[in-house]
Amino acid sequence: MKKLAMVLSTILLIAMLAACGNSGEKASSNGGGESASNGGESKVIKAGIGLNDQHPQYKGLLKFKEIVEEKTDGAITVETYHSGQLGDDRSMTEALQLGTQEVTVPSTAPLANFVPEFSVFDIPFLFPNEEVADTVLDGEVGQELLQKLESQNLVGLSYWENGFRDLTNSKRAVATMKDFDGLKIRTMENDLHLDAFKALGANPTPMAFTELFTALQQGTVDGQENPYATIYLQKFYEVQNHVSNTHHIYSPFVFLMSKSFYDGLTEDQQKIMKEAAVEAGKYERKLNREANDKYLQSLQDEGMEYTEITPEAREEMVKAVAPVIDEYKGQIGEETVDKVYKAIEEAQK
Ligand code: TK8
Repeated sequence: MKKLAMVLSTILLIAMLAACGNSGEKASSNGGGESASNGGESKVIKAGIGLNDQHPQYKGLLKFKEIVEEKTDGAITVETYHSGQLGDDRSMTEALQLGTQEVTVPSTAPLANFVPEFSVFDIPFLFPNEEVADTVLDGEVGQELLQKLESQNLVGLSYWENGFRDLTNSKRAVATMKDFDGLKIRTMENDLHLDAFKALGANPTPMAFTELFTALQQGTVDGQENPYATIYLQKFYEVQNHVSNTHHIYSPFVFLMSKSFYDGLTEDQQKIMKEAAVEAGKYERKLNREANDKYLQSLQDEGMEYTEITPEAREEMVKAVAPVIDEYKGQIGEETVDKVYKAIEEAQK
């Protein structure tokens, strides 16, 4: 009798263990069956940017944090860093490739060092306004370019807005092309920017954003170019006397995630990342536009002299950079450039 009882309890134990094993498989067979909040161990996202905590870009990062932590019931938490605390655009992008950081939001210009096609968005005078930029970036060609990041162990989840770039300097008022002559202008680390400013007659120097304020303060460079919101919120008015409405490039940001981190998430969690990056991006674009509209006046209130670029001068600038654009079409890829120009045309119909 004792032996029979032993055998029966062993069979019962094996049956119970098998039943537990099956329910695990069932969970994994229907897409993990794990909700975002029970995707296994809790995870931490380190998210860093170069601009300071007053900038709409940081407000956008806080919105991303809020959405992710709410939708995953805290299973994923987001640590936010600003002002280059984790490095500059290029070094933070490299950190994502290495898996030592999970999120950063660089401008497309430095990102072109990882995927050259992104230089298409740094073609001078490409986008006529923000609305067309949104349509093109959020549309087919913009999304196709994000896909190319995967080969660099990066996931591009959405576009945010840096904005139309305007020139500041400490030497002189810039109203026409000849006013550019010899100005030592800091550019982002992107050869197209460098060659475009050479074509305008300036003497450009590529430099990480984290070094820019000191370089302006010490006179290493005479000027720089960024949207009004960045010029004001980074207090460039303390080290620059002149601002001109060159509006020479519309600069997008790309919300990047480390692919090795992203691939380790459940399907539900990946969906939440995408939704949060898109929703936070729309929020950031709105804040950024409001900021750029009001901060030109604030720069003048802080003592900067504002100079309008004459229509003739703008035409001269467009003509001067045309050969640079032709030269870079080959490097960026004729197909990509043509697709973007076609999408811009479509967006204005
Ligand atoms: C901030 C940069 C900045 C960009 C630049 O990390 O480098 O001038 O416009 O916004 O991405």
